[in-house]
Formats: sequence, structure tokens, C-alpha cells
Amino acid sequence: MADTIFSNFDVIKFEGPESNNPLSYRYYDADRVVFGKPLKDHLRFAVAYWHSLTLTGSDPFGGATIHRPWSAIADPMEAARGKADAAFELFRVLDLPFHCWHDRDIAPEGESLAETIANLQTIGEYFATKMESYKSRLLWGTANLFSHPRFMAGAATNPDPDVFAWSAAIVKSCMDLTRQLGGSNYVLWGGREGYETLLNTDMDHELQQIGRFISLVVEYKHRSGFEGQILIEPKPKEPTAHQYDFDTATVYGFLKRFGLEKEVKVNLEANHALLAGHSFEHEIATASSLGILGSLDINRGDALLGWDTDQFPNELWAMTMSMYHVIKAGGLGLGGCNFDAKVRRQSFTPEDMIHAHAGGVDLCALAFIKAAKIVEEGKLDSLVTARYADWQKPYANAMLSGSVSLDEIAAKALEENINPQPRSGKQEQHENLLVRSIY
Ligand code: XLS
Ligand code: CA
Ligand code: CA
Repeated sequence: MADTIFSNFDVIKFEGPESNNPLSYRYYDADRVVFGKPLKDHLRFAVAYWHSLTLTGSDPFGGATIHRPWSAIADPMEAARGKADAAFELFRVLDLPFHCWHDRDIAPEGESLAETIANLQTIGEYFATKMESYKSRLLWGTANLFSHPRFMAGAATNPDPDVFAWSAAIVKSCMDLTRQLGGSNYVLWGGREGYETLLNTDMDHELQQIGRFISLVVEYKHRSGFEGQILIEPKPKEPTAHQYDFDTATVYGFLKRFGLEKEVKVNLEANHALLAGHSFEHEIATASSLGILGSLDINRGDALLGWDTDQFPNELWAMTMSMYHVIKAGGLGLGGCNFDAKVRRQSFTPEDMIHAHAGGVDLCALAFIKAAKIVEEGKLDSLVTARYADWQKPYANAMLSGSVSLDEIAAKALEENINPQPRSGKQEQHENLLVRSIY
């Protein structure tokens, strides 16, 4: 095994809630069975290559703080291998089942399109070798279609058709590698698929472009034999002022328009939900109701800041409600919980990276266990069921099923002289129930 910045750390183990060892799992007992399945198979945790191995802690006011020793290697392909060595050692230490990457996180851009694709394939082969001796599997792959200046006006939505074609070639190569490495999903995040001003934008043309692009991806998925899911990741803003994949509801409308609603699901991120003015659980429940819940990017934003801070999660209430809706939706299937989260700029040591993941994993595991208990006890469910109970009555049912018309409903309402009285929504009662179950 290569000697890397993570190689001196022992594997993080489950030691139980009483443990004082900060580098242990206190709640994530991977093999603990909940609803007939071990926690590891419910949560399918993944480490994000970009935050944990690529980004350096730089911000608009200051440069890199996080030490990435492989960056000092002059040959970019050797540097990519050095980074992969460290990555798989980090995956070993965290003992989580999956990881996720963008093409540009794992392999350098070449001098030409052909060289760029060849670089990805070469590093992909290195990954395949790594995956023979390490347990970590690929939850999803994706393409970085936003960092290079060629993408400054978007990828699929770029006014320049050559950028559309370039992006198609790149996405094909990333889908190929995802399939070859046994990935469960392929993610499309809109990057710069949006606009800054309508003064220079033909919105309808751009929507046609991205509709075609995603249809091409779906067609290729079937033709190439990729058995995973195709996921779109909604985000309302940042980098562009208006992103076409604003939130789950917007993405669903878009998928319907292009006849893709049975082919594509969503990868939901907590921070993006917040930026859209929603909660994470709202996005999960919406996706579940529309039948497009795919996978989760776990992190948290900051309600005081209007941008994508991608912090590790630490809010038990919010995460429990999110996990509650995941369980109610029937689970994540081929999806999982990817830590799309980064350490703060001052947390620049390899150990900080491990602490961050250990805390995030434990928070999610504890939330899942609490949510499972809430589902099992059924008290919250029965309060909600009671609220809608009158819809079981035959006439209410007829109204809902469409067997009576608007004028028939009106005539009967007048005939019976109905006079609905206010009913309590019992919000505080529901909240108290939650407080008792969570804390
Ligand atoms: C950026 C996104 C991105 C996607 C993958 O805000 O979260 O990291 O998850 O491209
Ligand atoms: Ca994300
Ligand atoms: Ca984000």
C-alpha cells in the first residue's frame, strides 16, 4: 500500500455511544439491522472526491490552506495516481462503502479532447486496480462541465454548438467509465446551465438544448447497457443567477416536458434545498411524491448566508425529518448518502477530514435510527391519517376519484346546507411528539 497522508490512521470503528474516542463511530453500527436491512445498506454512505481530495480551502480572499502533497508532483498523470492512492486510503480509514467523483477530480485535462478522454480512461484503469484491493465502490460519477472557461456560458445550454458537442463527448466518456467501474448512478448537475441576464439569452432555445442533451444521455444509457440510474441534481442559483434545474418541482416539470420523467430521478442536496427556499425534507417528500427520489448529497448550508457553504451536517432534528421521508419513500434504492461537504478553511489537516466525516456519518445514522423508531411507533402517521380520515367517506371519495362533477358537488353542498367548522392543525402536538422521539 502506498504511503499517503491518510495511511497512519486506523480504520474508524463502531464503539457505541459511550465511547470517548473522537475517531470512532458512536451511532453508525454498519451491520445493525433496521427494518430487515443493515444500516450500511440503507444509508450507502459515499465520500466526495472533490471536497476531500481536490479543493484546497481557497476562497475569494485567500489561497489554498489544505495540504495536497500530490499537487507537488510535476507530471499531472503521476499526480492523479498519487491523489488516488491517498483517496483509497481515506476510504479505507472511514470504512464507508462508496465514493463519488467528477472526471476533473480524478484525471487531468489534456491538450485536446482526445487526450482528455484518454487521461480519464487511463486513470479509470488505475481505479479499477485499486478497487480490487480496497472495498470502496462507485456510488456515482459525473462530469465537471463548469470549471473550464469554455463552459462559462453553460455546457448543453451554451450558445456555441461546439460546446454542446464537446460536453456530449465528455459525458459519454464519464458514463462509460461509470459503467466500467460498476457505478450505481450517473449524475448531471447543471453547473452553469442557466443564465445571468435575459438581455443576451434565448431561454426557450437553451431549454430545448438541455432537453435534447438529457434525452441523448438517456438514450445512450440504454444502448450502452448501463444499469444504474440517471440523476439530475437541482440547484436554484450559484454559479449563475438563474439555474434551469431550480428545485425538484422545476426539474419534474422539465422532465415531463421532454418525456423523461420515468427515466431520470433527482440527486437532492440539503444546501441546494435551502438556497431554493425549501427544507431538505420538503425536497425529499416532493421527489417521493413524484416518484423521482434518487440519491442524497448530505451537507448543510447556513441560513445566515446566501451561498453554498457545503458544511458537514450537525442538525439532528432536520436530518431526522429528512430520513423520516426517505423511509416513508421506501428508501434510497440504488442511491445513497454522499458527503458533498467540505471542512472549513482552518481545518486543513488530514485528521480534520476524518473528524468531519465521522461526525457526519454518526449524525445521519442517529437520525435514521430515530426516524425508523418514529415510523415504527406510527404515532405521527396516525395523527396525519386522522386529519384526512373524512376523505374515506363515500362522497368525499367520489369527489376525489372524479366520479362527480363540479356542478353535482355544488348542488349537493347546497342541498345539505354544509357549514364546515375550523379544525385544529395540531402543529404543536406533532412537534412535541417529535421532540420526545428525537431528544
Ligand atoms: C455543486 C454541486 C456539485 C454536484 C456534482 O454545488 O453540489 O458538487 O454535486 O457536480
Ligand atoms: Ca451536490
Ligand atoms: Ca453544494
